[in-house]
This record gives sequence, C-alpha cells and structure tokens, in this order.
Amino acid sequence: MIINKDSIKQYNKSETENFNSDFAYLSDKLTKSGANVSEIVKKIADFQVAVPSWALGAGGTRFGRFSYGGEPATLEHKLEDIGLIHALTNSAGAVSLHIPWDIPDDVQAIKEKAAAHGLVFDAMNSNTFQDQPGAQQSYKFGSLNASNEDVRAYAVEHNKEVIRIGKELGSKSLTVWLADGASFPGQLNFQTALSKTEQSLKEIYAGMPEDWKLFIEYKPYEPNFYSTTIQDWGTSFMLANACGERAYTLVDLGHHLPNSNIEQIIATLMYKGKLGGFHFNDSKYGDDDLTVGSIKPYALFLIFNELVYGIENNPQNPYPAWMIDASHNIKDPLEDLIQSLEAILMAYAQALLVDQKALKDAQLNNDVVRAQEILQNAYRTDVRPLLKAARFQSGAAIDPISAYRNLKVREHLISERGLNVKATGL
Ligand code: AOS
Ligand code: ZN
Ligand code: ZN
Repeated sequence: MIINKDSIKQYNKSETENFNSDFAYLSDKLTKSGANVSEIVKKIADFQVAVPSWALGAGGTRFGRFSYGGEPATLEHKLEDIGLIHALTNSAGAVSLHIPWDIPDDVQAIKEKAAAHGLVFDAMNSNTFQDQPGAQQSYKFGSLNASNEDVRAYAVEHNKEVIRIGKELGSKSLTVWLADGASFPGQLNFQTALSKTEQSLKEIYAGMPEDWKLFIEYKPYEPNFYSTTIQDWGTSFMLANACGERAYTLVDLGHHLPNSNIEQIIATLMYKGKLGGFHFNDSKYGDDDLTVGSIKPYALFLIFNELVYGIENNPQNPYPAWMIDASHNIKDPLEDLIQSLEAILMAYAQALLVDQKALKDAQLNNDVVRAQEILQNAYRTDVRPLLKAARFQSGAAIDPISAYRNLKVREHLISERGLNVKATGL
C-alpha cells in the first residue's frame, strides 16, 4: 500500500490547525442561519462517485497522448489507483468498468481486489463504437442502429455479454452510449435508424436481470458530425419509455449544444422519474473531457440545486448513479480526478445550503431578486471546510491534492510500475 490510514492521519496533523478554525467559523455562521451542519457534513461524506476504468491513464485527444509515468497497465492497477483516490477523498467508492478494455481475467480476484479498496462495481459500459481485434462484424456504419441485421445482432450480443460479466461482478446497471449516426446528409434514413435502435435496446433490456437498470446516454455530435441517432435527452427519454420502467436517461454534462439549460433537463427528467445516471465533466466549447467545475462552476451548482430538489421531492426517480467522465492529456489523471471530486462535492454542498423554504416563498411572491439572492448566497459560500470535515471524520485527507503530492503518490507509482507504461483504453 502506497498510502494508508496512518500515513493520511499523520499528514492531516499538519493541516488540522487551520482546518479547525475555518470549520468553527463556517459552522457557527451556518448554524445561526438555520442550517443543520452535521447533517450536511454527513450527506457530503455519504456521496460516492464512480470512477471509470478509462480515466486512470494519461488520456488522449486525437492529436496526441503523453504518458505520465506509473500508469496502470492492468485492471488490478486501475483498481489500486481508484483505491488511492478513495483513501484520500472517501468519495470515490465505486468503479465503472468498460468492456472490452477492462475484461477481468479472474472475476473472483478482481472482486476481492475491489473489496479490499472499499470499491463496488457501478454501471458497466459497453463498446460498440470500435472494432476489436478479431471482430466478426464491423461497426463502421453503426451498431444498434445498423441496417445490416448481422451487425445489429452482433452489437446486441456484445451488450448481453457485458451484462453477464457485470452480473458476476455484482454490478446492477448497464450504460449504453452509441456513436451511431451519420457524417453526411443522406447517409442514413433517420426513422429506420431510430427504429432499429429502439428494437436493439428493447432486446438488451429484455436480457437484463430483474434488478438491473439500463441507462441510455445521448450526445448531439461526435464522432459523427451530421447526425447522431440518440442525439438529445428527448430521444433518450422516448427510448427509455419504450424499453420499460427500469430504463432511464443518462445525462453527460458535455453532451449538450452550447448554452443548453442542463438544469432544466434534469428537473424534467426527475419529474418524470427517468433520470438514471449522470456523467460529470466540463467544457468550454463542444468537448466532454475537462475537469469538473473548471469552466462553469455556477452552472454546476444550478444543476446540483435541481438534483438536490429532485432527490428530496421526486420519490418516483431512483437515486441517480454518479460517474466522472473526463479524461484529458496534460494533467496527472489522479490529481485531475481529485479536482473533479472536489468540484462535485462543492456544488453539492452549496446546493444543500439553499434555503428551499425561503426560495419557495420568494417564488410564490414573485420576488425575483430574493430568489436570485437565495441561490447566490448559497453559491457564494466557501463550503470547503464542510468537505474537509467530511473527509477528516472518515479518515481521509483534509486536503487530498496536498496529501497526494506530499506523500509522493505519483513518484511511488512510477517506481513500482515504471515510467513507460501505457494504460489500456482511450
Ligand atoms: C462518450 O462520449 C460517452 O461520454 C461515454 O459515456 C464514454 O465516455 C465512453 O463510452 C467511453 O467508454
Ligand atoms: Zn459519458
Ligand atoms: Zn462523452
């Protein structure tokens, strides 16, 4: 073990003094304004976000990939990396596996390894956007939407195989993201492509165990640049309804056209009980891989405000599955994930501070200024002492990035695994 509870505890000692005074000040202020601080800290400590198995290596863009050194070469290494992040933050207690990039050779051993790091298996991810070595059919012109029946059946079967693997691991859900679409007008008949997709998803849904959920992801463009068959939340929602009650829409923050009102999409889906999963990232233009909260933290807060409202007021909606879906090529991927977790928990904590009763009153009285003040008061609160308290109380690091650097985690990984290893995946 590169780090353990003792080394973290030891390191925390150097941070305790500042933390104690910051927390005492904030806690006092919030308590006076009517907030239940210990309840909020507990909610923050309980919030767990899955890390995908493809986010641990130095990611790539199509223009280049720069190895970071000490990258995980095996699934075991990837679980160790997530274990490290979880030990430092106490908020990354799940892994989301990608098949076939991370097929476990020995399921039992992988389950034990995950359990040793306190990790559970969240949603499984299938891949019908690449042809694998030895593939009998090609996805070049589509997968679940393919007009060629052999290709479509092959893609459906792949998803069923992913369910079989996930079942052995103890996962309870499948996320389907499709690259299917067209790069040029005329390439596809939209209606045929959509009806094939619906048929395929229904077949996959029928192949799931009774206690599984299906998450249907949408994306407006990329890799196809003219049309994507599941382009938006409405299409995903329609397909989820066609499949059945255990099929849901999955919202990936980066999968919207610029300036889309994502928080309103969240509200609509939760109202209808159909928000199943969530992929966190950030973007300035049309990408889906930047660190969460690095570009639009206020939008993230507004999204969390709807999530918190929905979790409290929409029993028809299951508790959503959270995952970070970001991977860039210039940062240490573990530091990047720790930064993303921090941004997620800050937005969550700020949303928990929103005085829902006062907001409702302001809305009923059409007091627009007051409503905005209530939201912005919550957003402008420096909630970091609450996050630190949640981590400190659960034996994680008060300041995870500083602990990661001071405990020389990357240096240890490089000395154990070498400088020139390349993670499988993107
Ligand atoms: C792709 O853009 C989607 O966000 C997927 O959720 C994911 O990144 C991909 O499926 C990798 O497996
Ligand atoms: Zn995604
Ligand atoms: Zn994406």
